[in-house]
Amino acid sequence: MSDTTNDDARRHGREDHVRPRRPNIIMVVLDDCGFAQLGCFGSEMQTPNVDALAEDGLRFNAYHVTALCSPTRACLLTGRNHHAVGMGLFPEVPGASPGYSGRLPDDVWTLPRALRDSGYSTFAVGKWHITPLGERSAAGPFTRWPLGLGFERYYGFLGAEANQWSPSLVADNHAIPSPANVGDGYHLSEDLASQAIRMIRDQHQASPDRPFFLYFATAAPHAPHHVAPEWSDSYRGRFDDGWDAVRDRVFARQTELGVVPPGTSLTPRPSWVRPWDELSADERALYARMHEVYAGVMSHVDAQIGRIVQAVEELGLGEDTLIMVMSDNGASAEGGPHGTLNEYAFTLGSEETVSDMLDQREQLGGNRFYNHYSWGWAWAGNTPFRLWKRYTWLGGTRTPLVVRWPNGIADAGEVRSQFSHAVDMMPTLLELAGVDTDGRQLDGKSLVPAFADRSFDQPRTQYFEILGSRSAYRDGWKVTTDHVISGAGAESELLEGSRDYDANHWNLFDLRRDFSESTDLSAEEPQLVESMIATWWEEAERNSVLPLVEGSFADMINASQEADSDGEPPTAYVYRPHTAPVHEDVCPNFAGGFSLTAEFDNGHEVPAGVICAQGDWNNGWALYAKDGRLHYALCRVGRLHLVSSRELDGPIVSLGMWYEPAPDDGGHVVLFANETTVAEQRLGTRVPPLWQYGGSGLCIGYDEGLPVTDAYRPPFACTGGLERVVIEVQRPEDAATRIPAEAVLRAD
Ligand SMILES: [Ca+2]
Repeated sequence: MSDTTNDDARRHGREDHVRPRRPNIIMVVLDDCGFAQLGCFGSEMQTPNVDALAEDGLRFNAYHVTALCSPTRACLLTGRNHHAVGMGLFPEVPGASPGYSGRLPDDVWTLPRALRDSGYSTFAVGKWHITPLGERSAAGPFTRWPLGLGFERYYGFLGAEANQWSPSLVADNHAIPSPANVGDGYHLSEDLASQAIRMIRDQHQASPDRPFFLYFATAAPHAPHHVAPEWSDSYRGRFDDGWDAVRDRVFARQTELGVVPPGTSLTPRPSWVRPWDELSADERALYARMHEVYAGVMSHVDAQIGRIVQAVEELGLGEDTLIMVMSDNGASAEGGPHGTLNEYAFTLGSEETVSDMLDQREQLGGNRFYNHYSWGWAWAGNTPFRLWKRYTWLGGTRTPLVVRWPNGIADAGEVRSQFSHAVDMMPTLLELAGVDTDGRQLDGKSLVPAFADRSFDQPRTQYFEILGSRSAYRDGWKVTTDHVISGAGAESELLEGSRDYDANHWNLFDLRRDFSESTDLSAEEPQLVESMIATWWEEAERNSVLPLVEGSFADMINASQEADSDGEPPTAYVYRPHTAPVHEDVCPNFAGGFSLTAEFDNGHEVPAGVICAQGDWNNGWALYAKDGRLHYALCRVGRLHLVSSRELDGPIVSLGMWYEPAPDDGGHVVLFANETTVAEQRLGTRVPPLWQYGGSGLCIGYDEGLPVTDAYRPPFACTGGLERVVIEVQRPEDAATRIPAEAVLRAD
């Protein structure tokens, strides 16, 4: 125990004789950060704070995850394989078989629960993404929210991603009003760090002897790549020579740093990721700017991690605190070949051209966009590996891990090469916390011996499966299928490989000699391949991986939209004003047609303000009264469609609208006041079946965060005595009323 800590304890009037030597634990989980996207792993992006942790601690260069968000998080928090706890896929897509239920088992033992019960304070801040579909609303149930699974405090977002400028947030077990206002400079990464720091300080000053566990899961650097220009502008021109050159330079740096062993082959660029020198000048200018913005996001989130480390040091806890920094999967190619200004363009069928995007590139990162970089950068971000997120190739499954603990790790700055996996984190931390498993099953193994012993090794088997991409690791060998996942846009069309499980080729790699999984030895070692495949099937059987579901992924999504456990979703909804935003999980699906009636106290003049609003100017809708008129604004993929009424006569007792979809012109909107038609217009587009990948609440009587249109500024609370809003929807009937499979894939 450090002197500083003892001084602290004395200051608080408590002699520190009994405090066990158990470290505080901070687990930082970055989202979609590739193996080569931290400075200490060879990146040219500046991450000085994480690099300093690495310099003081260890880097693990053979740390593995599942290749997808929710499955990895389930592994981290339960110490079990993802299918074994129902998280073979996403919580948004409940499958029929146990491995894909999207629901952690009722009796699951979790890391926060184990630590809490052993005397730790437990805090979760940031991304959650393991609460099942239909359980994220104000009605709960809350058993699979952070507090239900053993955290004592929570501040963050329950879904897959968040608008950094205007997130929908939850504290403990309830949604909170948006902390952001247009133009106020709010940024989620900063808020999350501030909240984490406050939780640590609050706990420490009340009970300085008690260790804490902070699970800090950022939204960054997952898309949307939102950051203020001062962070991205320092990278101007730095990536102008493109992803091929960056990958070469990063590889050289990785070798120099020792995170990639000598003799490693740099895997080649896939033929369908275009070489930089064949791109047009416009394409290069656009894609380079996209990566400058991404680099800004990385440096910005690194600075927030630095603030937390600083706060811990200021409390005198630095020596006694184990800090781990990791990612949940490899870099993301969800931006496709060109990247995007607005991710909703992919799933809502909107075309973006390179020249249109180029014209607006200076605003990238700002709140008018929901942007993602081109997939060439994901490929470079996973140097020296193949592919990316969603695949069980190392580009998807091998990510950085930094561990710093001054009181427990002596070999500062070293690299550790033991095979490790997300399921190992819980056994590792329980060992440090002195928690006995009492015979409960955990699937990983403790890494604690590797902290002190660089040559420590242990027999190890680990299977991988995500969306049908399969792999198995056993004592240095790895088999990996060439399976191409379906429903992922251009990637599913262009990738070389097999789309049929029965025809999948299993490649064989000797990772002890071939760090980057570059050379297929399956022809030389057919018996070993057979034995490794058999291992995969055994593990698959044991962990509820079977039956594989990827082929029916779209069907699963459709099924999840058609019915919940009680049968069909309701068609009529009644809402009261100034309540919490109604979570998108339980909102009406407006895409099949709807009517909406807002009822007002009799006797008032014409109301003003927002009656209903959902989403924002990237993708959203609002019905509002302003300047004596009623307006329906639909912003689809950033493009505004507006229907406005004639001037209204008071007093008003009801305002409303109906929408009828039509395949040719998109649909028809009628606005009415006191049951009289006051506007009638073709909409020119269809009302989409989803609003925000990160989930977006339906606000009644106000808006919050970013508005749907520049015509008002939130909250723009409704006057005129709004009493209630009644919405009736028609059942979705055609494909345009369903959330496409690709949308769910992209929102992971
Ligand atoms: Ca992720």
